Amino acid sequence: MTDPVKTHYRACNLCEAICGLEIRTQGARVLSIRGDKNDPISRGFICPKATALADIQSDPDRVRTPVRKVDGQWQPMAWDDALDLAAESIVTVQQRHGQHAVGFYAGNPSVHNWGNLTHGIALRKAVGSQANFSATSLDQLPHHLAGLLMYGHQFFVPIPDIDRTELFVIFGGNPLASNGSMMTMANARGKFKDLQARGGRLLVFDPRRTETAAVADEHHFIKPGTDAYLLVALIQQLFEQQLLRIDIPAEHLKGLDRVAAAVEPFTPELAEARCGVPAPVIRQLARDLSETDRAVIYGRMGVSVQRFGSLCQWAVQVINILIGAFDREGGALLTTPALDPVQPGARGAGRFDRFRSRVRGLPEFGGELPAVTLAEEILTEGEGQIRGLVTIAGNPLRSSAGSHQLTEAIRSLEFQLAIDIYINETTSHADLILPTTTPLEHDHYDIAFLKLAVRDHARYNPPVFDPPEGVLHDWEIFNSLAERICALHGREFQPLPAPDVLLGMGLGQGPYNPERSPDDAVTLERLKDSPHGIDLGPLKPGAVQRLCTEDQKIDLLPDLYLQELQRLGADRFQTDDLLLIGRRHLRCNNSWLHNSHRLTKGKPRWQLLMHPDDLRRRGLNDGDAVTVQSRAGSVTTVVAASEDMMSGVVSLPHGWGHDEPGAKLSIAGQQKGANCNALTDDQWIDAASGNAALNGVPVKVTAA
Ligand SMILES: Nc1nc2c(c(=O)[nH]1)N[C@H]1C(S)=C(S)[C@@H](COP(=O)(O)OP(=O)(O)OC[C@H]3O[C@@H](n4cnc5c(=O)[nH]c(N)nc54)[C@H](O)[C@@H]3O)O[C@H]1N2
Ligand SMILES: Nc1nc2c(c(=O)[nH]1)N[C@H]1C(S)=C(S)[C@@H](COP(=O)(O)OP(=O)(O)OC[C@H]3O[C@@H](n4cnc5c(=O)[nH]c(N)nc54)[C@H](O)[C@@H]3O)O[C@H]1N2
Ligand code: SF4
Ligand SMILES: [Mo]
Repeated sequence: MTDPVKTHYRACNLCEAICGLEIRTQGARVLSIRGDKNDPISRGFICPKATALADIQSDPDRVRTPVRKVDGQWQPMAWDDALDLAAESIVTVQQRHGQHAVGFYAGNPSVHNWGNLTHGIALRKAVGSQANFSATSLDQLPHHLAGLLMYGHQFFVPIPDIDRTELFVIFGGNPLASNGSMMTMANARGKFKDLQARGGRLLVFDPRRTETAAVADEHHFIKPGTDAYLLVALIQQLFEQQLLRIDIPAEHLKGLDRVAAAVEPFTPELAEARCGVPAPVIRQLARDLSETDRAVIYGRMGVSVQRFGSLCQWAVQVINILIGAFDREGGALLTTPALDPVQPGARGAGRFDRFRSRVRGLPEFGGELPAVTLAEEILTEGEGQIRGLVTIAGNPLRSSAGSHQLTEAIRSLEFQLAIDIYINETTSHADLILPTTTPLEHDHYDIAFLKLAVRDHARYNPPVFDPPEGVLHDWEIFNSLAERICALHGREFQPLPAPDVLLGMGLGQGPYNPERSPDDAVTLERLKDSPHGIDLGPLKPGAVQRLCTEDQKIDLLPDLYLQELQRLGADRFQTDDLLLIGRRHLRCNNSWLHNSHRLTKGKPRWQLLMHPDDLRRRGLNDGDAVTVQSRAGSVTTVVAASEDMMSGVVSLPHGWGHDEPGAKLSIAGQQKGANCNALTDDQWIDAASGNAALNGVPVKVTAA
């Protein structure tokens, strides 16, 4: 008897676009993955990565039972024994070296796998260590910091209203490759076409003429790491040219005069000298932003992970406020998701700088220390030194700054546990790996990205497949480990119920609960009956009423940013080196989809891109093997000439470098790409937040 063909609806959880999928299966096989035309938001759009969900599912390299390293060999273990060993090893390290001697690093998929968000806290609480790290501080930390300091909540992040804007200005984002970030929008290309069809304009500031720049109405090259000069000059111009269009009641705003005074020295001429963007372009942009009724400015990775990332994200907020885009249709609006954390007085607003890292004194955010401090916290002896590490859905040896040093650090640990589905560059160093279910084996609700979506919606999907015999979900592992650790510490433990139970409880307190929306309440039952999801409409104004600051005012210039303006004014960084930036490709997802044949075949795309003039100056040719050297390390790779690069800037994508002997990635292992983060530097940071400055790293390139 053959198995029946079944059709499932499931959100893709690989990237922030969270497209709706229609997945046909037969038995344990995926027959097809298509876009779900009835998904109210993505409307049938998908990208090539969606099919990788099937590849992960059936990947022979995937780890399916707990494995323990004995004399350098992986040995399978029974689940109960493995969980016991994990808990005992963690507690042993704590007993030997203190409570904070066990660190955690949570990677990007933690945010895409909802059980990690609901239950991760249970494990961290059971361990009770301050040594928590995550990919947040390699990424969007400056957005949360601005949300917290200016509006009183880390998730108070206004989202560009892309469906209604008339002028969309992007600094350091490439949605055509990334499918959007900190703005969940499927089909960026379609959205930009619609914008242009209604007479609107797309402007891009980027050191590379990216896929997005190629479809923009204007693209301006900008020298990496210098955007803050330009963004602050825009603020200065809004004052100088009297272009203010503030739409927020005065009683909800403070610090306007302080901003005016603080930005005065940052003229368009200074910006031109530092960024390479002509002063008249900056003056005109200030006018366009103010005079276009529906304009909005947006900054992403290129301006978050650089030396003045915090100041850049602050400036983006201030500009949107000064031009009246804040909380205006076609500007930047707060989402109203069904699980809505952004409520005055609600818990979880976030904290900053309650404690600092032991070695370098960098500030904590939301209970996490900057990832750039992980290596030194492991390597530096003394009380509080990290001697055990748990990585969850993360590959810091390919994702975090300064892989050489971090590799040395991880090798020196007494115990490393990895909760992951692959034996990769990081997990291969572990003593024990606890594998988890894959995306198609667990149910799904996008706690994180529905908060960031350009249109409000809610969608719950049941699992497509049953998990393999015995394999646990991430959240079940957290519960089981927490229970064992608490028992070893002699403490009580209450396991958290399953994520869908917590979702039901959360919805009951959300903005669409039956009391507040009697006619169209969003309940767990209704979600379970709506396989395509529930459309909750376009973004709505009302952010002012949701301010979470104690005085109900937006703080236009918290002290931290005043200090940053002073630091920017005093900065004299200059170099004759090339400046290294990253690059994303539609068929990659950070470091972990390179084991899919479908996604890696074809032309290589990991080369170092360099402008032909820079090649000529070094006597290099397109296709040459080159050595790239930074303060932190060096790699050998192939250089490719590209007119799309700004002169003086080179680009290397991250997430490659799969030739580690210990890793078990048979397809990725054959790829030649070099590890970009061998070049990035744990000392090259956004000093205000401790976020890594992965962009704008000085490097020398020579023939290999
Ligand atoms: N130079 C440079 N470096 C960068 C960036 C850059 O632009 N340039 N970008 C940074 C950014 S934005 C990010 S977010 C980080 C990402 O950094 P990381 O999150 O550290 O790295 P990933 O490559 O996403 O690794 C994901 C890991 O999770 C595992 N995994 C996948 N799904 C699951 C799951 O459901 N459960 C569990 N337990 N494991 C799972 C995979 O096998 C893989 O080991 O990289 C950062 N690093
Ligand atoms: N296909 C694919 N999609 C992804 C990912 C992936 O790895 N692959 N990763 C996901 C993740 S984790 C994230 S965080 C998002 C990121 O989403 P995006 O931020 O949209 O992605 P990036 O391609 O990193 O875009 C950063 C841009 O900044 C430019 N840039 C670099 N330095 C500077 C600078 O100093 N100033 C300016 N103005 N620009 C600069 C780069 O050239 C690049 O075009 O993408 C997500 N989506
Ligand atoms: S853009 Fe691609 S990877 Fe991202 S959610 Fe959609 S289908 Fe998945
Ligand atoms: Mo990210």
